[in-house]
Amino acid sequence: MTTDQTNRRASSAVAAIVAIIVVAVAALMVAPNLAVTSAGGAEGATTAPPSSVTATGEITEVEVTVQGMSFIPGTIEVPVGNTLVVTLNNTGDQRHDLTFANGVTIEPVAPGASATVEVGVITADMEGWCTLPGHRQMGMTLDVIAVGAAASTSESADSDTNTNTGTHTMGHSMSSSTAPGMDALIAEAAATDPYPAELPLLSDETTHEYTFTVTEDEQSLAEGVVRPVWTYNGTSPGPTLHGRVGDTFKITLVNQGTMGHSIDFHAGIVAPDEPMRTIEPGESLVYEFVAPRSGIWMYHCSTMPMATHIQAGMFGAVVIEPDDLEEVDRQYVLVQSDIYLDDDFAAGDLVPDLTAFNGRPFQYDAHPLTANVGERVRVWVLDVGPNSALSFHVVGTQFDTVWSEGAYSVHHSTSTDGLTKGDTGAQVLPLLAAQGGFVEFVPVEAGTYPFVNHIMSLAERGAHGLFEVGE
Ligand SMILES: [Cu+2]
Repeated sequence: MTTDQTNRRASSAVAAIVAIIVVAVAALMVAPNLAVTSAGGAEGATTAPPSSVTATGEITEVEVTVQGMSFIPGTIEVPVGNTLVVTLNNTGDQRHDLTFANGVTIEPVAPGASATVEVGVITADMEGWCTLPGHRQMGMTLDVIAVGAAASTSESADSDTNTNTGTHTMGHSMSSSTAPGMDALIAEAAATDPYPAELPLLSDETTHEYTFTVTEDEQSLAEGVVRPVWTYNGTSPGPTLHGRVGDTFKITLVNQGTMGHSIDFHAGIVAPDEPMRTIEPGESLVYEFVAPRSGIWMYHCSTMPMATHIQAGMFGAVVIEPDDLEEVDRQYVLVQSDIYLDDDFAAGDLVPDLTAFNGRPFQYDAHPLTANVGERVRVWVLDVGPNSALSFHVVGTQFDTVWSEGAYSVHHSTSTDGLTKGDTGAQVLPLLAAQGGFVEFVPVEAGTYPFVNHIMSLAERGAHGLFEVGE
C-alpha cells in the first residue's frame, strides 16, 4: 500500500466518523422525524409518517456495500415505523453516492471509504439509487421494503416521480431530450471555433510523451441547450496523436474531474489491469505502449458505464501510419460520435439525439474543410459510437482508395488523377463503433461537396459537413 492510499483511507475514515457525528447531532436537534438532506437540496426531504403509521422509536441499521455496478443488498427490509440508518461502505472501484426517494442523500464516497446517513422513519416502500451519471441505469438501485405497511401507503414514495437525469453531480437540469434543430446547431457552431480536422504533422520522434488532463465542463450545442462534457485536455475529441509503427507512446493521465475516469488506447496491446484502471479525482497514472500495427485507433475512457463516459466526450484518435503510405496533398481526421441529451442510452437506447464529426454537430457546415481541384485528399475516419454506425460518404466523389481496419479494399492505380479508365472505386467507408480507416478522392471540379453519414437520419442529426473545393 502506498502512502497515498494510506492517507486516503485515513481521511476517509475521518470523513465517515464526521458523517456519523453530523447525523447524531442532527438527530438531537430535530428528533424524532428528521431527515438529513443533501447539499443538493432535494425536495420533499422529510418523511413525516402518515397518521396511520406510528414511529416505533426503533432503529434499523443496515450496511450497504458495492459489487460492480450493484448495491449489496439490493433489498432492505425495515419494520414499518422504524428509523432506517444506512452505512454505505464503498467496496467498488469508483465513487458512488446513494440517494433515497425521500431526498436523503449520502454524498459521493470514494472507493474504500464509507459514510452513514439517517434515512428517516420508514412508512412505505421506497427506492434508493446512485445519482452518478449512468449508474442508476446500470442497476445501482436498492429497494427499501416497509414490512407491515398498509398497501395503500406504499405509493407515497413512488420512485417514478423522482426521475434521474444522470446529471446530478454536474448541477444540470436538462430533462428534455428534444434536440435542437439543424439551423440552431449550425448557428452555434458558427459562433464557435471548430475542432481542427487537419491531421497533425508527423514528427521525427519515435517516443511521444503527453499529459492528458481530464476535466469536466459544459458544451453549448445551441441557444439554451447546454450539456455536460468530460474531456482529455479540454477538447472532445481529445488530442489526435500521430506516429509510426514501432513508436512508443507514454501518456500521463491526470484526473482533475469530480468522479473516477480512465483511458484505454486501442493503438497498444497491454494487460488492461493497471494502465486502464479507474483513477480517483486528484490521482494520476502513466500508460505506456508501443504501437505494433498501423491504423486509426480509438482511445476512450473505460470507466463504467462506458456509454456514459464516451458520449460525454472522452474519446480520441491515434493515427499510426502504414510504412508505405503514399504522400497526399491534404489529410483530415473525422471522428464521429453520438450525443444523447438524456440518459436513455444507458438503458439501451441505441438512437442518439444528435451526432457529430469531431465533437460538435454540423461544425464543418459552419466552417467547411478546404481542398483544390486535382488535389489528392485523404480523410482518416473513426467511429467512436458509443453506439451508432457510420457509412462515410462524400457527395459528388468516388473513393479510389479505401483502407479499413488494416487492409485496402480499393487502391488507386499509379495514375493519381483519379480518372484512370478501369479503376475500381467505392462510395462509402462503412464503420461500426470503434472501427476506423481512411479514404482518398481527387475532386475534379470546384464546388461544395457535403460529407455525410449515409445512414441519413444520423446525418440529419449532425454527422454532416462540407468540403469547399477551389480551382
Ligand atoms: Cu471517464
